[in-house]
Amino acid sequence: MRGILLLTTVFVAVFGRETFVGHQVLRVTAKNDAEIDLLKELSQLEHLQLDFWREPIDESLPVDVRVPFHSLQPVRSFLAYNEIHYDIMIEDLQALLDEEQQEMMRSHAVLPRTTDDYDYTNYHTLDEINSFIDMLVQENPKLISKIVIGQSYEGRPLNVLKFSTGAGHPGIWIDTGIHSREWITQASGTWFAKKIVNDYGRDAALTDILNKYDIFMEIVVNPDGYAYTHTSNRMWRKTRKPNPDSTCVGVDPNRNWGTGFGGGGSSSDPCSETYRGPYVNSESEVKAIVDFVKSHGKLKAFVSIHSYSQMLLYPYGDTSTPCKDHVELDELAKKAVADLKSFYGTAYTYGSTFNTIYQASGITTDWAYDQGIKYSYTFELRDIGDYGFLLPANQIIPTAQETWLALLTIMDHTKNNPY
Ligand code: 0X9
Ligand code: ZN
Repeated sequence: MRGILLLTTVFVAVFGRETFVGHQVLRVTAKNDAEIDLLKELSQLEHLQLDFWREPIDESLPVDVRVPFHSLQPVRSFLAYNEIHYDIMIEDLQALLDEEQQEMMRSHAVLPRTTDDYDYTNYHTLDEINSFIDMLVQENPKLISKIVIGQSYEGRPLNVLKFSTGAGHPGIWIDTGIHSREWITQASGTWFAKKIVNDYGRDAALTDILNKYDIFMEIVVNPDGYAYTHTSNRMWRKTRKPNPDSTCVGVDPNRNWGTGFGGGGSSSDPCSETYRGPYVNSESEVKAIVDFVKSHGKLKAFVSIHSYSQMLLYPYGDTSTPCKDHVELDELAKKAVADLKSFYGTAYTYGSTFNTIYQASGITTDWAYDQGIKYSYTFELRDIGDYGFLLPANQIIPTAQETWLALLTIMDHTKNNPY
């Protein structure tokens, strides 16, 4: 292992891409509050460099944590000493990453010239997704246009696809990839965009929706982060804006919104994965959406897509107080997850963010809801922890297909319940 680690260090130095040789992801199941508190203490030990894929909140949800090789022994000892149960969720993280890379090589070989040739069964780089977007617009100029709603910190365009059949329609917003490492979301977003083109004029439900509503899709909300997951660190979640007075980079773009900003379940530490940023909308990627939503003024549904955990969530995340539409949102969520399940049997839980996943403040859909967009939902796509953020590419199409059913249910309900 030493030799491999040395090689890894050399590799990083030469090629600049972080490797994860010897890293494992552990699934820790705490029995009680005392064990949760111990896990929270563990998460404070910075030298261990733990990456919590699921943070310790309470004993209802397992804690998933990526442990670097050098920390495996101390973490295992800590858990054993305190008699806290854990399983190995991912035995060899780098092996999974290598498989993913090899898979990607497979489709890099062919440059698609139309969106029919695009490989929907594989993950793609930012450039590939951007050229997909341009091809799709070019192929369907009457239905689709591209809007650039702003620029990322590193100066990349923030591209939004607008599907529209007429002027003056109210809108439905769908975003993917706000957390860059959640690759299944950008891949699904690409598939959804193509699905809309294929189904318009053929599928009655989608056609009726598009005849009355515009659909806006931002497939890569965090392009700097996404590019970075390809070039440097597959596990990158946040934006790429440097933080003054800290060596840690980036803000959690799902803690940077104006509702509940700074509350529980967000951090003031720039090194945290849930760092909220110095002020509301400090991230240009977030501010661009805020400005767009406000200037549009007629969005009626807002769906923000993450992974993983198989959940459909509605407001609020910062408080346990139910939002005023919670009865309707709960019923619709129940129906949406039932429809999703009908495809492959994939089981989702649903409820308010606070009650279902954990307290999270300054999140996208809480803000959208408080802007008056009633049908505001967050998806957490597959899986529930076999692969976590490293969902194998052969699950892209099944994931997108089943999720599309739930999206249709939400869009259809939006259309049938104008407000
Ligand atoms: O922590 C988050 O931001 C989300 N989980 S993730 O693993 N994708 O990072 C959950 C928060 C719920 N988000 C919203 N309701 N918007
Ligand atoms: Zn996320």
